[in-house]
Amino acid sequence: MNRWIVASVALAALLVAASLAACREAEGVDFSAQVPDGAPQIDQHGLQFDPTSLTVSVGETVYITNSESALHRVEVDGEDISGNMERGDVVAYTFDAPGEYRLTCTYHPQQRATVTVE
Ligand SMILES: [Cu+2]
Repeated sequence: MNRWIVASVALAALLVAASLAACREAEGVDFSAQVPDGAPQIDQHGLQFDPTSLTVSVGETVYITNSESALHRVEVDGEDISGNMERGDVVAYTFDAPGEYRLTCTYHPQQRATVTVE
């Protein structure tokens, strides 16, 4: 093999590895978290977040749930953190830095919430 072919094969392998990693990341989400009593929680029903605004402390974990049959896919500041969430799924997400974070859903543009971390 000449160098160009070797480079092309290496690049293709890298791309495959990168896309596999992306898949695994989404599939690797743990949907089975239990919501501790009193923990901050955002549910999804009626194609909306509930509540639509929440304030937590730095380092606190927010439990995002889906109590309806519609699929949701939650993004924090545009980054997919959940993959597809089915009814009953729970995703735990920890906010490590202060700020105001925008929660959206890939599938429902009207679905928005704000988490303030202080
Ligand atoms: Cu949604």
